[in-house]
Amino acid sequence: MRRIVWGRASSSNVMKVVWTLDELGLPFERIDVGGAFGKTDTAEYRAMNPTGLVPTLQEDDFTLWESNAICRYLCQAYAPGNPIWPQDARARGGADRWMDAQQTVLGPPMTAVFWGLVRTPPEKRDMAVITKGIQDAARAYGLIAAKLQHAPYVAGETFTLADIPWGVHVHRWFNIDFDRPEIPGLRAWYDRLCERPAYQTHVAGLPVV
Ligand SMILES: N[C@@H](CCC(=O)N[C@@H](CS)C(=O)NCC(=O)O)C(=O)O
Repeated sequence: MRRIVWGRASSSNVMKVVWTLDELGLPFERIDVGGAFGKTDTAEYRAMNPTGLVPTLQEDDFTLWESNAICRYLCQAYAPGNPIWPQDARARGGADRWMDAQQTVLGPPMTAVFWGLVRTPPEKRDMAVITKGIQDAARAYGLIAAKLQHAPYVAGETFTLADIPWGVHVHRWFNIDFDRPEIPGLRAWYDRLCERPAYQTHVAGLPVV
């Protein structure tokens, strides 16, 4: 079987998928599309992913889009007993909830911070939007930091899929140049993630661009 991840390495949503694949020890190729690479508006790509976004997972004639759905699929298909996606329904629900909260609660303010400070030249920045993004993102990180006061990982005692979407963004949080509010417990968790080779390869070892 040929497994391909379509999407540029600098995309936070692509990072989630390649980090998960590596945690599970699953081989894959990655093809650069999206952003400056383009090629997401072709009929072939839209047939795989009608949103025209990245990532898309392709396994022979099977395709899947939405990063969190891809991470869950990979665990269910190839690592059913792995604690990275807990089997117990309540534990799984707990981990899933944090994955979704990254998209809904953290995603919008982190997009304002990242796009404003990294992908927009200084003279074109809307500092009011960026400042609000920083405040709202800090509040969102405060949610996981409250959990991290009592356990080493977002969903509890072990590393799970819940750490992956938040972990991708916390690397940006600590490596974009701005006046960061102190969030107790967040840095220690980031340092813990940095000990994972797959995180280094696909997230922490990459420049924030
Ligand atoms: N909810 C989707 C969002 C996908 C998304 O917004 N991807 C961005 C990159 S992080 C994208 O495709 N941007 C346009 C591009 O790179 O061409 C997911 O989680 O996969």
